[in-house]
Amino acid sequence: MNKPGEEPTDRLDQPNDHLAVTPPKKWAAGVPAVVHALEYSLQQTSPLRTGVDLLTMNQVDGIDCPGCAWADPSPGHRHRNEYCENGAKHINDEATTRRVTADFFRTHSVSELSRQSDMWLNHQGRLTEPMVKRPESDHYEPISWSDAFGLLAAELNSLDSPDQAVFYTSGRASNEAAFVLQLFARAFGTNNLPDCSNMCHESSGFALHETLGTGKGTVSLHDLHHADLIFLVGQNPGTNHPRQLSALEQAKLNGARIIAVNTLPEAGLLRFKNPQKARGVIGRGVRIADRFLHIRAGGDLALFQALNLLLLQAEDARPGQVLDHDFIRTHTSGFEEFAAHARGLSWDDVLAATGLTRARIEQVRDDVLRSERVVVCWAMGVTQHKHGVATIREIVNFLMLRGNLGRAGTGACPVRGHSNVQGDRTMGIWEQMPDSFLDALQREFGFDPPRAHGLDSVNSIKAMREGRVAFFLALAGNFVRAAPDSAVTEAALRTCRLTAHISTKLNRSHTVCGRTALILPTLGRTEQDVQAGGEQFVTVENSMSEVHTSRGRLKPASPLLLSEVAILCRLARRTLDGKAGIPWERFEADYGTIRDRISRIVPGLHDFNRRVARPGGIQLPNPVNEGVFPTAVGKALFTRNTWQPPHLPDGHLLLQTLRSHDQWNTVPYTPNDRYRGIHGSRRVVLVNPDDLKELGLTGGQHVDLVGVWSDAAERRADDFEVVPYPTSRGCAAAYYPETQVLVPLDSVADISNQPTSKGVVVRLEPTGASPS
Ligand SMILES: Nc1nc2c(c(=O)[nH]1)N[C@H]1C(S)=C(S)[C@@H](COP(=O)(O)OP(=O)(O)OC[C@H]3O[C@@H](n4cnc5c(=O)[nH]c(N)nc54)[C@H](O)[C@@H]3O)O[C@H]1N2
Ligand SMILES: Nc1nc2c(c(=O)[nH]1)N[C@H]1C(S)=C(S)[C@@H](COP(=O)(O)OP(=O)(O)OC[C@H]3O[C@@H](n4cnc5c(=O)[nH]c(N)nc54)[C@H](O)[C@@H]3O)O[C@H]1N2
Ligand SMILES: [Mo]
Repeated sequence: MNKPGEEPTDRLDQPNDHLAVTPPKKWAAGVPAVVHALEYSLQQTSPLRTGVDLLTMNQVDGIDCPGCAWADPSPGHRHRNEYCENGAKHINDEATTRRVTADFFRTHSVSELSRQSDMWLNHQGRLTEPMVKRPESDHYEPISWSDAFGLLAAELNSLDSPDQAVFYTSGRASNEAAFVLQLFARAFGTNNLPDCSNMCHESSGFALHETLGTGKGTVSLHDLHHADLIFLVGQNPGTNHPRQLSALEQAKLNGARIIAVNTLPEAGLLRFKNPQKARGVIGRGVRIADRFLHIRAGGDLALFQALNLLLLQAEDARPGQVLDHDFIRTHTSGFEEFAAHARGLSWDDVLAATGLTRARIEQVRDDVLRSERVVVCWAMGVTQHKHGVATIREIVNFLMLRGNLGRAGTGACPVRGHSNVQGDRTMGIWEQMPDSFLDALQREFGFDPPRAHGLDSVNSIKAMREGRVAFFLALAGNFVRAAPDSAVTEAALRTCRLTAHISTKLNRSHTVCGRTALILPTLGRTEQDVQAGGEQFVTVENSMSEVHTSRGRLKPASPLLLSEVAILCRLARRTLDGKAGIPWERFEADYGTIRDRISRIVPGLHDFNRRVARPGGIQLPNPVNEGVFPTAVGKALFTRNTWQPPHLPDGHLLLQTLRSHDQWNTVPYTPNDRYRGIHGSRRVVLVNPDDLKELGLTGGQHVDLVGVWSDAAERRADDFEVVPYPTSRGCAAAYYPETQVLVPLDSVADISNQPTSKGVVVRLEPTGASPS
C-alpha cells in the first residue's frame, strides 16, 4: 500500500485514450513547424509576449534560447528569426500567462498533485510565490522569503556534516547563478554538486578528458560548414537541435557528405526544409543523410572499431597514404598498442553487435578515405549506454588516425543538451572539480574548499537511501523525473529532512517531498532582472564554447519572484553569516562583480565583463585546436577498448527511453510526436514488425513493459500500446520520463556512472496477463 503522497509514477498519464498513428515523416522543419510553434505559443501566452520573445531570441543583446545548446551564427550572419519551432515552444512555455498561486495549493493537496501527470503539472503555469510544506501537512502554504531562508539556513547549520547536503543543478541555470551556487556549497564545506550533465554527456566528458586532455568538443560552426564528411551518431537533430540542421544544410551546400547512424530513421536525418529560406518553404528541401546506418542499440563501439581496423588495413595496402603519420607521431601516444588490439577484432562480433553488413561498413570506409576533413557529432544515443565512454574513446581513435583533430573542418562534436549545461561545468558545478580550480577559489576567496570528491546524481540517490543525506536543494530541473528508477529515487528523496527547489514551473519534484519542502519561485530567462545595482544580464556558454550574454525583456511573472542569483546569495548570507567573508550582497546587487571574480578563476575568461559585452561574446580557447593536448603525458592518447554485447535473453528487447518532438526533457507539452506519426498518447512502445511477429504480438495491442535486471526486482510500466515501427531489430523505443521507472539505478555506463537510459532490457507482457 502506498501512503498518501506516495503514488507510484508509472500510471500518471491517461493510457492510450486517443492514440492515432500516421506514417513517420520523411523530412523535418519547414512551414508546418512554424505553424505548430505558434499554435502552442498562443495557447500559452499572448500574441504580444510571443512576438517580443521571438524577435529578440538569439539576437546579439537578446535572450539566449532556453532550449538546446546549439551555437548561433556569428553576428551579421543571423536570420531575423534565429530560432526554431521547438525553441519557440520552450520560450513560450516559460512566458505563459497561466499562474500557480497560493489558492492553487490550498485547493490541491500534495498527495493529489502527486497523482497528476507531468504534462498537467507543467500546464498549470508559472510559480508565483515562495511556498512551504511543513512536516505534518499535506499542503503547501505561503512563506515569506526571509522565513524561507531562515528555515533553509537553520536546517543546513544543524547537519552533522556539510556532506549531508546535496546541491543539484540543471543546465538552464546561468553562469552567474551556477558560480554562486558552487561557491556557496564549497564555502559551506561540500563538493556534493550533482547536475543533469551526470545523466547527459558525462560519458563524453570522461572520454574526451582522458584522451584529449579537455572535456569539451573541439568543433566550431565554421568547422562544421567546411567539413567534407560529417557523422551524426545517436542524435535526433530535427527535434532536439533543429538549428543544427541549418549548419548541416550549409555544409551540404559546400559539398559535404553526411552519414547518419541511428536505431531509428529520424525525420531530421533524412531531409530538411529550412523555414528561414524560400527554397525550404516551397521546395523539396535538402537531403541530409547520404548514408543511413540502421544500427543496433549499443553497436556504435563495434562500428568505429571496425572502421579503424579497415583504415589500418587500407594503410597496409597503401603504406604512407592512409594514416596521418605526422599527426600520430607528433601529437599522440599509444598507437602501436591500439593498432595491435584493433587487429584482433572479430567480424562476427561486429556484425552481431551492429546488425550491419560488412559491405555497408566498407562503403563508409571508402567515404572516409575520400574525405580530408571529418567531424563526428554525437548525443544521447552514444552516451547513455554501458559502453558510452569506450565508444567515444574509439571515436577519438578514429579521428586521430587521419589527423581529423585540431585542423579547420575537423573534430569531435558532442552535441550538448541544455542551453548552459556546458557553462555550468565551466563555473565549477561538478562533484570532481580539479585542484587547479579549487586552488584558484582558495586564492581568490581565502577559504579552504573541500578536496574530497562529492556525490554525483546516482550516488546522491544511493547516499539518501543509506541515510547519509538530509538536505537536498535543486537549482532548476526536475531531479525526481530526470533520475532513473523512479520508485527507488522517490523513496530516497522522501528520506530527506528538507527538499527545496528553485523553479519556474511546477513539476513532480515538488510533490515528492522531504519532511519539510520548499518551492522557491524564480525569474526565467525571458524576464527582466532588476537588482539594486540596476538592470542585470546573465551569461551562458553554448556547445561550441562561446560565452555570451542573455538579457530578458518581459515583465516578471509575479512581483514576488527573485532571480536565481538573488535567492542563492541570500541563502548563502543567511547560512554562512559572514563566515567566509564573501560579498554576497554586492554579488546580488551587481552581477558584474561576480563576473570579475570568475575572470580571475576560470582560464579563458579574463577581462570577462569587457569581452562578453562585444557582439558575439567570447570564444573560449580549446587547447586541441592549438595543437596542445593537456593529458598526463602531454599527448593525445590512443586507447584500447573492449566490450561485451548486452545480455538479451530470448524474447526480450533492448529499450531506449527518448524524447518526443513535443517535450522539453521531463516536461511533455502535448501527447504528440509529429515526425514519428504518433498523436494523442505517449504511452506507446515502438517495435520492429519482425520482432513483433517473433514475439507473437500485434500493433495496437496493449502491453506492460517489464524491466529485467540482475537485482530481480520487478520494474513495470503498464499499459503501453504497441506501434509497429522501423526501429532496428531487437530494439524498442518509448518516451522518457514515463519509462524512467524501468531504468535500474545500478545500470550505469562504465567509468562515467551515467544511467544507461538507452539500453534497458525489457520484455513485453500483454496487459492483464500478469498474475500481479
Ligand atoms: N525539443 C527538445 N530539444 C531538446 C531536448 C528536449 O527534450 N526537447 N533536450 C535537450 C537535451 S538536455 C539533450 S541532452 C539533447 C538530447 O538530444 P538527443 O540525443 O537527440 O535526444 P534523444 O531523444 O534522447 O535521442 C537519442 C537519439 O539516439 C538514437 N539512439 C538510441 N540508441 C542508439 C544507439 O545505440 N546508437 C545510435 N547510433 N543511435 C541511438 C535514438 O534513436 C535517437 O534518435 O536534446 C536537447 N534538446
Ligand atoms: N530515462 C531517461 N532519463 C533521462 C534522459 C533520457 O534520455 N532518458 N535524459 C537525461 C538528460 S540528457 C537530462 S539533461 C536530464 C534533464 O534533467 P533536468 O534538467 O533536471 O530536467 P528538466 O526537465 O530540464 O527540468 C525542467 C524543470 O526546470 C525548471 N526550470 C525551467 N527553466 C528554469 C529556469 O530558467 N530556472 C529555474 N530555476 N528553473 C527552471 C522548471 O521548473 C521545469 O519544470 O534528464 C536525464 N534523464
Ligand atoms: Mo541533456
